[in-house]
Amino acid sequence: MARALLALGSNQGDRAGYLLSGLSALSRADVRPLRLSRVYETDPLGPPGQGRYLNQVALVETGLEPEALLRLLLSVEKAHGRVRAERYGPRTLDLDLLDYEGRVLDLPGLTLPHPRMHARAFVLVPLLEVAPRWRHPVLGRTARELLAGLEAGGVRPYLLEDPGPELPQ
Ligand code: A4P
Ligand code: MG
Repeated sequence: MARALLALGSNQGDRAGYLLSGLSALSRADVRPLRLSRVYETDPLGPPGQGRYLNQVALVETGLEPEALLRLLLSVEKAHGRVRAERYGPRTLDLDLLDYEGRVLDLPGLTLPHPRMHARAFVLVPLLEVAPRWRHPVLGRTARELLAGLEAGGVRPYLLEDPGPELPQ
């Protein structure tokens, strides 16, 4: 069994529902979540005019090798209506493989660690909750150290503004 860190993101439609549904599809396919971060609402990075994202990080356990795990992530994205239009553009569900057992890989369709994760507060803030002792396998820095150089203002815990009616006792 191997441990991996996954990033989930959604900025279209039922965002929280897509994150949940993505996690449940993975858990039915030999990718068991061990720890889930809180969900964060984050300012979009990329072309203007797109809505805010919900982002979350999961520490998972899996019997899949990295290539098979990435293929599964892409197929789950696809099953959730993900259409690739523009780079960094809006998406119903984005699943990225951040880290797999600290491996460093540079294959045509798979780079490990994820090549942009170290520069993204919307990844590192939730990652800290599930893997506080993780170190970037190439840069040798912890998530906290990487975050110290980044603007993290646009990353906030996702809370419902209207708590809704009280539940019956
Ligand atoms: N690929 C290679 N290595 C990996 C890896 N470790 N994990 C390849 C995942 N994919 C990997 O990705 C392009 C190709 O990267 C995949 O086919 C896979 O073989 P994609 O998801 O098709 O393309 P994309 O998502 O449009 O581009 P990219 O570069 O992956 O974008 P990112 O980095 O995923 O960023 N703003 C906020 N606030 N929150 C977000 O979550 N996400 C993005 C997308 C932009 N802005 C955002 C957020
Ligand atoms: Mg992606």
